[in-house]
Amino acid sequence: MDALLATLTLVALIAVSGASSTCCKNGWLPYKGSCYYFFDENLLNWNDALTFCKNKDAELVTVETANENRFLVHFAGKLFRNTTHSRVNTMFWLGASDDDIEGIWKWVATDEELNFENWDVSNNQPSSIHDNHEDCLVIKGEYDFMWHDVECDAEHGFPLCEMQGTSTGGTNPLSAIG
Ligand SMILES: [Ca+2]
Ligand SMILES: [Ca+2]
Repeated sequence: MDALLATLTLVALIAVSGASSTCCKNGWLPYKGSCYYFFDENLLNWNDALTFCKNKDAELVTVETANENRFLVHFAGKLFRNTTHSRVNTMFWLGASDDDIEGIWKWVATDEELNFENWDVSNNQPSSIHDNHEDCLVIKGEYDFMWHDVECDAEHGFPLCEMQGTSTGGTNPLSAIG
């Protein structure tokens, strides 16, 4: 009985102490309830990046807040300091497009219009050049990972995936005991 009580207390303590933390699969970075995966091996076009994330049960990232954007920019920058990819040539695809209606940007994961934006306005982004065919969203290392619209079939971005994390605080302590 004492052992069971000790186990219950321990499990409850773990549950309480982890109330606000996010659990992610190996290789994924937790941030405020989501898990993020920066895949920096193959350069893909936007559609292939979308498929890449879906194959990992995730979506191309949806950026809802300035804080989330800061987190992504921070890690995008960190990732390339010691690799062969230069910061200048590094782009990550984000999960938004204005392919349906020119100028109306939507997140593909939610079909909702952007409620936060970080366009590189000092470089006239979104620029919609190339006959309005710049329909996909990237963060570009060359421009401090500010948002740019580029052509979707450009095969020079890395996928940046997001999935819901699991919260350690949400589990019933008793369910952990077989
Ligand atoms: Ca998000
Ligand atoms: Ca552009």
